[in-house]
Amino acid sequence: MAGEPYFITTAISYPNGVPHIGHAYEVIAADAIARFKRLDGYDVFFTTGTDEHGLKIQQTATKAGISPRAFVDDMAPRFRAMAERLDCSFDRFIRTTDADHIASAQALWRRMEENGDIYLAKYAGWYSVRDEAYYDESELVTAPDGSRRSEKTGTPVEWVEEESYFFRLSAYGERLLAHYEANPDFIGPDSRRNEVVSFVRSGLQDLSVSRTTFDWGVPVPGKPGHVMYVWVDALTNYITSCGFPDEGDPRWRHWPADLHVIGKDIIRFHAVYWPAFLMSAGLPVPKRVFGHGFLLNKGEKMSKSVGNVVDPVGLADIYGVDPLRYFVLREVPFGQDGSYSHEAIVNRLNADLANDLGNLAQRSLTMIARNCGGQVPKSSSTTSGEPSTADRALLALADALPEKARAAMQDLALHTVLAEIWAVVAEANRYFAGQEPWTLRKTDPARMEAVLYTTAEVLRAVGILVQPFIPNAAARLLDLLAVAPDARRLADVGADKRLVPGTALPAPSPIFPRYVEPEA
Ligand code: ME8
Repeated sequence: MAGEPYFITTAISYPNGVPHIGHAYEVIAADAIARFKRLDGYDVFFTTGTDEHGLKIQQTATKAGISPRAFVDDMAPRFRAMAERLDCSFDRFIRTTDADHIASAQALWRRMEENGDIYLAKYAGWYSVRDEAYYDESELVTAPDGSRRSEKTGTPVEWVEEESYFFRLSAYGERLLAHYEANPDFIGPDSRRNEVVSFVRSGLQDLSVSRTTFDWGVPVPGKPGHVMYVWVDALTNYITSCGFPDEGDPRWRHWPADLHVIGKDIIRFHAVYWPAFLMSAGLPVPKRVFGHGFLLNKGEKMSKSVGNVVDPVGLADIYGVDPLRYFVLREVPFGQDGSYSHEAIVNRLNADLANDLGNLAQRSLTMIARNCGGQVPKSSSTTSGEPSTADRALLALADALPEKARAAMQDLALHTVLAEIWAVVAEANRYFAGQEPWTLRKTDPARMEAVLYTTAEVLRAVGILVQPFIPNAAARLLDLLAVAPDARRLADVGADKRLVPGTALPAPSPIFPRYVEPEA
C-alpha cells in the first residue's frame, strides 16, 4: 500500500506465564492506533511478540522441569493466539528466539563494539531477576522480612558479582538530554518525560550488558561464555522486524519507529538505554515512546498470590472482543492507570454500545427497511424541502469527526477519540428523538425520509470512525449501510461521499446485544 510509512510496536512480553490483561490492554491499544493510521492512509507496519531469553525465563523453565526452549515454545503461541483472538492486526509476531533476531542482536552488538562503547570489567551490584534490571543502592528499600527490594517495583534483588561486558552509557547523558530537549514529543506522557529527564540528569552509569552465570540468551559475538543482557537482545527486536542489519531490506523504510507503545514500568529501557544503543550503532532513534498506565483489577494490582490474575481471552469470551476493546480504551485515559470490574464493563457495554449506538442503528435501520423499501432513503436535498437546519447541524458534526479524531490521536488520547465519536452519537439520538420520524411517517413521509437519511449518514461516519476500536461491529454496521469495503477510510467521511439514495440495503440485524447476567 502506498502512503507514508508508520511503524508502531508493542513491548514484547515475557512468556514466563500466560498472557494477562495488561498484555491484552497494550496490544489492543496499539492495534487501535495502527488501524486508525491505516484508515488515514498510512503504510502501517505493526509488530508485537515475545521476549524469550534471560534468567527469569530460564529459572521458570527449570522450575517447570523443562528446557527453556521447550518452555517458550509452549508459551509464545499463547501470546500470539491472544493477540489474534483480540483482533489485533499485527504484521509480525516476533520471537526473540527467531533466527533473524539473533543475527540482528549480534550485529547491533558489533556496531556498538566497533564504536568503542563495549569494554570488559567486573560487575558487582544488585539485580532483580523479576524485572531483569540492575538497581543502584539508592533505588532499594529493605522489606519487613529483611530482604532488599527495588523501591519502585517491590521485587527482590540479589547481589551479583561477575565478569561482564559493559556499555558506555555514561557517555550518552548529554546527547540524550539534548535529544529530549530538541524532541519534546519523544517521551509521553509528560509525567514520564520528567521522570526520565531527572534520571538522566542525575548521571548515568555504564551498563552491564553480558552475563556469564547462565546461558539462556543470545551469545555475545566472539566472546564465548557470555550471553547478552536480556534487554539488549529484547530492544533490538524493533529493528530486527525492519530487516536489520540489512539496511537495503524493503522493511528498513519503516525504521525509525514512529511509536513504541509500552507500559510505564519500562520507560527507562526505551527512553534511555535504547536510544543510547542506537546512537552508538549510528542508527536513527525512534520518534516516540509512550508509557501507558497499568490496568488494575478493581483497583488492585494483579498478582498470582492475590489470585486476581484475569485471563483476557476469558473476558473476550464473556463480553465479546469488541466490547472488551471498547471498554479498556474508553474507560481508561490512555497514559493513566485504570481499573476494571465486571460492573464497570457491563455498564459501558450496555450504556454506550447497546443503548446509544446499537439502539440508534437498530431503530433507524428498521424504519428504513419498513418504510423506505429497504433502500437508502431520499435525502432532504432530493425532496421538496431544503435540508433543515437540524439536518445540517448534525451532518456538520459528523463531518468534523475525522479532524477531531486526528487531533486527539496526535496526542494518543484514544479515550478522547471515542468521547468525540460518542458525543456525535448522543447528538444523533437527540435529533432522532426530537424529529420523531415515526410521527412524520403519517404527516410528512418526505420529511421522514430526510430524517432517516440524515441519521443513516451520521451512522456511516460513526461506523467509519469506530473501525479501529471495535472492528467487527463497525464492519457489520457499514455492511448494513451498504458502504463498499473500499469506501471506509477517514477520507470517505464528509459531503462528497454521502450515501446514495436508492441504494439497496441488507435486512437490518442488531449489532450490539445487551449484556444480560446469566442465570445463577
Ligand atoms: O516488560 N497493565 O515484559 P512484560 C498494563 N519483556 N500494562 C501492563 C501490565 C498491567 N497490569 N502489566 C504489564 C516486559 N504491562 C519486557 C518488555 S520490550 C523490548 C521488553 C505491560 O511481559 C508492561 O508495561 O513484563 C509492558 O509494556 C508489557 O506489558 C509487557 O510486560
